[in-house]
Amino acid sequence: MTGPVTYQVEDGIAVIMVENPPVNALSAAVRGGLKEAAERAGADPAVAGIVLGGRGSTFIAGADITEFGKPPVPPSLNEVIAALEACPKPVVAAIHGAALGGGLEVALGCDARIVGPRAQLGLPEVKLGILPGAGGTQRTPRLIGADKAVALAASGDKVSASDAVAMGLADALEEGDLIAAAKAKVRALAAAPLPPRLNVRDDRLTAPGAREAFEAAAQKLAKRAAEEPQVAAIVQSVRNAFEMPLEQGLAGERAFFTQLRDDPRSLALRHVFFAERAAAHIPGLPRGTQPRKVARVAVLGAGTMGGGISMAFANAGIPVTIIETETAALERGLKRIDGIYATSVKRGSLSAEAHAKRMGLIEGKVGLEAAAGADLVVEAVFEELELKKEIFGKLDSIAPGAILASNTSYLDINAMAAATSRPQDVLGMHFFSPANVMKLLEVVRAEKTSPEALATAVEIGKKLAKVPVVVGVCHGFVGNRMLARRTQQAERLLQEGATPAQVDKALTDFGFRMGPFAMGDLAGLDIGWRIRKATGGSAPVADALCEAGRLGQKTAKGYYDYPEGARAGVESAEVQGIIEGVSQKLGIQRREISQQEIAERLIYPMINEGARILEEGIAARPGDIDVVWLYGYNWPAWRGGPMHHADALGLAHVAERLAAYAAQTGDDSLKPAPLLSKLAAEGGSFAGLKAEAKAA
Ligand code: TC6
Repeated sequence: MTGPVTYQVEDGIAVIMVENPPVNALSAAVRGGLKEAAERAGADPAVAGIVLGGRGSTFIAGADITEFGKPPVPPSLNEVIAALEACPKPVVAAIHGAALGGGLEVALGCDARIVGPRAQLGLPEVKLGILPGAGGTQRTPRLIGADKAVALAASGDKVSASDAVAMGLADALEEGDLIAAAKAKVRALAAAPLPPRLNVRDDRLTAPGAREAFEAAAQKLAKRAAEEPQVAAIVQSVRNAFEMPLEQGLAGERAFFTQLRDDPRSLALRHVFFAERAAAHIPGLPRGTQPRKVARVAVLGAGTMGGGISMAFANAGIPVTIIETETAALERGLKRIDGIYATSVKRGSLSAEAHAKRMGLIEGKVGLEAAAGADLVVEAVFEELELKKEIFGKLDSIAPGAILASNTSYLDINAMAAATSRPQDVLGMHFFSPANVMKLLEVVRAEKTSPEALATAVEIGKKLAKVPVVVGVCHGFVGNRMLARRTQQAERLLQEGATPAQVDKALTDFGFRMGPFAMGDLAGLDIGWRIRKATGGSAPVADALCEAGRLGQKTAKGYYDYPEGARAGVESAEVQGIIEGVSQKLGIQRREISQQEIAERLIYPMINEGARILEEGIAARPGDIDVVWLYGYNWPAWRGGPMHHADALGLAHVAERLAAYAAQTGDDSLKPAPLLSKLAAEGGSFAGLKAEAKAA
């Protein structure tokens, strides 16, 4: 056989291997090859049974997601699995790597599953807005029980080899030669009548208490099921396993699958999957660029950011020296870190040993000289350019050979680089607060940053389990630059007639966990106040609140009041008075503003700024901007990110609304950006732009 599935008879056993790099996805050719191989082995009298495996690092990572939305090519995956189940001889899956989604479903069509130590099993479809569509919701309950099956499919989490064996998803863990072990299993099975396969077994479903255990598991998912249609479908489809024969259950599952696959939410989640992976490819990096080795890191500043960044390194097992200018600040910082770990231990999410180990990787030192010997220095001191330039100048000689990174959220990295004799080693590593939790890392490529330094920062970001996105230098980079547009409109909406609660509601209705004002209260309003004073920025409502001592939750009052014991902010008459006073002072006639206008005026200006960012080359791809918003600002994943959302709305609509709001308010910042206008006029999309750039 040629193609991505190989067939070889060894010792009277057909060894069928999938070889479809990079992840052995179940493309049409793989499905065809598997079906043909199963039928051939079944018909060959010289073959006692089948071992099914995968080459490369994965067993089978699932359906080929790029085929979704294209006309289906037979055979379907259900037909492939049916062919395996129709084989009169034993079939054993040898799973050495990832068996995910359709990959696990193929393995469920086998008589047994032998796993290697690096195997990972799971049904991650839920993360793509769909449900397992090739029997996962029907065969998994028959193998491990419906309660465990529904939890597995609804979480989408991967299960390790040993856990898979413990829960009955796999039969045995083989540390040595996996194919040999699978062959031995085939021989053992061939020596006796074959036990019933999952297409005819229902003992786990009819066992006493099985239904009750399932309903209890389903109950735990009720809240998610109300919000995520794919979770509701998973629960119902698994329930079907109790209520109908397999064939009917499979048909029901298939109907759910098709409906969900064609829903814009799934399209958005699939876009996220590929955008995240595309972001990992650094544009314009010369072939063969190797990242440098980073064995030791120094972090300057033991404040909230410096502390969180140090924790991110320690969590990844990388030793880090945290440096302060004075002992008291250093001790405060170390104590805060220790406290955060202690809380995790108390909550049960971290072991006491891991706590001790991580603290052991963090060393505190006073004085910049302690950065000597570091391979990477991350500066997280006050946001003052002159101070940063001075520090970079000193680091140049204190830490020769080190990559020098700034965690600034908006300052000019080129200016910091110019303060050193080796600007090629300087870049930005912009973490998001809390830095030990948030997954986004903006890697800021300055004018002279070397490819090697850039590759090192991206590589380190991945080691920290972050999602690194390479961006260019500008005020606020990608994320904060777009956020500033939203913040500006939020303030203006208050001046024009909206209340903080109406503005926040527009965003929580959209899918954000918090609106801008509740978020501002949480972070503290004085941060922005200080920046505005330093930079001459203007936000009359925000300034007036700060002047009245309303600095957010820390003063128990900000945009909202926070009475003792209240779980969330409550609307405040004082704030309303302050806002109305500002409107009056500015000569603005207040009006009723619809929720639709509020939502559009918060979201569309961000899209507009995204278009400018693309035009200037600050972000290489629209998907990069989406990834920034998903992982740095909790943009609802099912809306795919701001640029994908714009494409889904239609760029002509977005441009038309922006132009209308610009005319209505006289706010020129709302005028559609040239790139947006151009694409809107051409009937184009941001995603199309990506394809054009690739082709160029
Ligand atoms: C399903 O199975 C439904 C079945 C029902 C049918 C009726 N398809 O992640 P990496 C590409 S739904 C196409 O960087 P890793 C990926 O884009 C599916 N392409 O590698 C990247 O391409 P690039 C359920 C795929 O080693 C390259 O492979 N399965 C697919 O860090 C390498 O990927 C899943 O959701 C795919 N299914 O992690 C599993 N998967 O190099 C999805 C990957 O051009 N996959 N690619 O950028 C994964 O979770 C991970 O890829 C991994 C490997 C754990 C398998």
